[in-house]
Amino acid sequence: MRSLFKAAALVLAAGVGATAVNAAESLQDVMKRRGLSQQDLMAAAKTYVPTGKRDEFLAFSSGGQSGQVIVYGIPSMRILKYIGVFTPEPWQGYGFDEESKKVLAQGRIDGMDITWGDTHHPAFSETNGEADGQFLFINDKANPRIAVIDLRDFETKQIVVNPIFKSEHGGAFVTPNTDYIFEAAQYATPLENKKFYPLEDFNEKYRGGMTYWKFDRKAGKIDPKKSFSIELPPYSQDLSDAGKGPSDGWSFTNSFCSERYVGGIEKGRPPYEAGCSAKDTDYLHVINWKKAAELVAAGKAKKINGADVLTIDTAVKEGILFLIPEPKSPHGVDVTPDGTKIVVSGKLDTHVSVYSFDKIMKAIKAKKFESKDPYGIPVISMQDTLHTQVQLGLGPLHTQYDSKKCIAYTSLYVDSQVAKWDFCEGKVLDKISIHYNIGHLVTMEGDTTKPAGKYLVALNKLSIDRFNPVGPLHPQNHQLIDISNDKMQLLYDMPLPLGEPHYVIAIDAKKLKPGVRYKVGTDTRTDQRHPGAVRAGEERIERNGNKVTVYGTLIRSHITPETIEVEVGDEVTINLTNLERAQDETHGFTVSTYNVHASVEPGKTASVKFKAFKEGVYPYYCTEFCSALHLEMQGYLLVKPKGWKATKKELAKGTYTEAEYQAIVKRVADTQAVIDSVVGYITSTNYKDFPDVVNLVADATDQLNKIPDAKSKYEAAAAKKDWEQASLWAEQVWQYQVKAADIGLRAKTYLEQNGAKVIK
Ligand code: K7E
Ligand code: CUA
Repeated sequence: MRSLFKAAALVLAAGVGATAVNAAESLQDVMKRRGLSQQDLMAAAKTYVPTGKRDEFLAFSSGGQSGQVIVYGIPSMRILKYIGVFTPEPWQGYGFDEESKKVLAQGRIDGMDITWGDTHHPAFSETNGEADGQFLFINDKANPRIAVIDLRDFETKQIVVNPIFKSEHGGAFVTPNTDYIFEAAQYATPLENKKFYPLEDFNEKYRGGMTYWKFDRKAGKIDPKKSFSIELPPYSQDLSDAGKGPSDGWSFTNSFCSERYVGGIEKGRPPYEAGCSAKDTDYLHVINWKKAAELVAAGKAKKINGADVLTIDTAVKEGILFLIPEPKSPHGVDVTPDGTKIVVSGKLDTHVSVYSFDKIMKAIKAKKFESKDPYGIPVISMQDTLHTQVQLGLGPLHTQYDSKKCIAYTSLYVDSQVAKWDFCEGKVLDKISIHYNIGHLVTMEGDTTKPAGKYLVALNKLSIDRFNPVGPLHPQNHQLIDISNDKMQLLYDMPLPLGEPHYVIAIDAKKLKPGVRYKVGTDTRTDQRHPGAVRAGEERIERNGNKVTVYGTLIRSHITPETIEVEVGDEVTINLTNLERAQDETHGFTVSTYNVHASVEPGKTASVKFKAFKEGVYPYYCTEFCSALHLEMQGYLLVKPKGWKATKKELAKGTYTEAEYQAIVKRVADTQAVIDSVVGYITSTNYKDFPDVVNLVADATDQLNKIPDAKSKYEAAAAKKDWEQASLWAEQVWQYQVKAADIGLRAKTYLEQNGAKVIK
């Protein structure tokens, strides 16, 4: 260790930086050896992000049945993070520490833990219709829930359970200023919880609906009390979108199975797939959510399961709910960036239908309806509201927009293609094949009022032959496509081993401003001070009856306390605060065989709790390789039998001589010389212009400030000729030095690589 550290110091001191490029092989040689074409090289050049450089956009992908969110960079397609949302995620301690367990517990339904989710549609918070990079929302289709993720730390902060649905799919979508996050029911059920009605009562007792969750941006939370729903017919509401610009205040929701068919293949009846696609049209639901919110505020809602619900009758009477026929089994509904048009794709139709918001409003104003549905909802005719219909190909699903005016991209599931088309003129411009069977697609900020164009990612349902085989369950395939030119160009196949992502959204990376550390003692799930937080020197263990509470800290490279003694049957809570300020100095914590784990990032306080139900000796340790002496970041939980009495009074002693002590003291002196030279270099530069370095210096200073106390201890022990204590405290001084030097060297390298100037 010592020589390693010295060697590193020497290399840095000599200023040896860049290594020579391997000049023996030419680009042509590499192309030949790897069988690459010019086209391949072009694609590689468009996606390659050199070491140390960053991606231009960040994509947030639904993690499908994993119940997580996947974060990756565009154009490199490098995966950066999995965010635990509806599912425990062990690395992050999500579901294994007490704070995150409370978040997951918010997602309980009827008292039952639900530890998975079927995530479909992520959405960014928006300001004036533009993605603002503050919050992310995502739905769970299987168990109707929405989660709130704070993009300051990429942690899930809240889960809300829909009060009246049993499934939901058309969510999460946000209104242009994130006043509401909304979701549509998918499979109709009785709205009253735990109420049974037979399928014979389907038309009368089963219902769909829309829920509008009120978002309190300041609190960073959904406020269920200010949220409301609208009862809808049992039409299998599907995807949705919020109006924007001229259409702000309205929302649009597709439906399928407006036939209200209830299946029964086992009884010899035709299956759902036949009964739910028999008619030529389904219904686009057009809802004035702004007025709906006013009606709820005026007390016009009815309580169902304790939640505010506007009935169909009220919605019709107040003129906030309308239907428009839309071609056969539609899927995506996507409002254009300028908010004037609504693009609807019919899965079983070769067209996309472009509706005009202006025409819809004119028909509503003139009360020009072609009929009423069985529930009395006015139906506006397709002819009166269509702007145009464009024949794109087989199985159109979802649409995204370009930064260029009137340009849209629509996925064609059956054709396995992406169509580029003009929604103003109604003509097809280009098509590209993908591999295979595309569902959603995403362009950069492509569902906002200001799409950024440049790239498109195709989210393919099947990957079949694209990757090395890994068994019958194939990876997902996200394909990156360059859309900056007239012709689309396929650039890259990214296998995703977490499925099945449905929708992805992407944002200009510059809009995201995540922190690198917390204020010391933060409960990161509530953003409040953690009651178990302590500063250095305040660590303690308290007992109250059979409850043992540990107030501990973590800093390279020790856990305080290093021994926890309890009795069998005690309920143990261990609070741990990471005292580090340095970036990326996370400590993990686990206790053997008690199924707990915490990821404690700089400044965070996390706690684990368990019943020490089995006597014995259980090591605990830091699970992140945080420092050279990470393996030594350890301790013992001693679970003693009831009434256990100690017989031995002392711990075993090591053998240390005065000569050994003197050798350590010499090493300490030598190391101090290296530290002084590094400090000399750093303080000779304009390092204060580099915030990252300022933080590193603060962290190194922290370590150095601990030295006087340990030094006085080793000197006192030496005076008493206690060579064990003297040697160990001297060794501890050296540990502080090594850590300070390690940080100092990192700061020095940073300064050298980032063009710091010597100013003194
Ligand atoms: Cu898979 Cu948006 Cu849930 Cu389409 S959805 S593919
Ligand atoms: Cu802390 Cu390893």
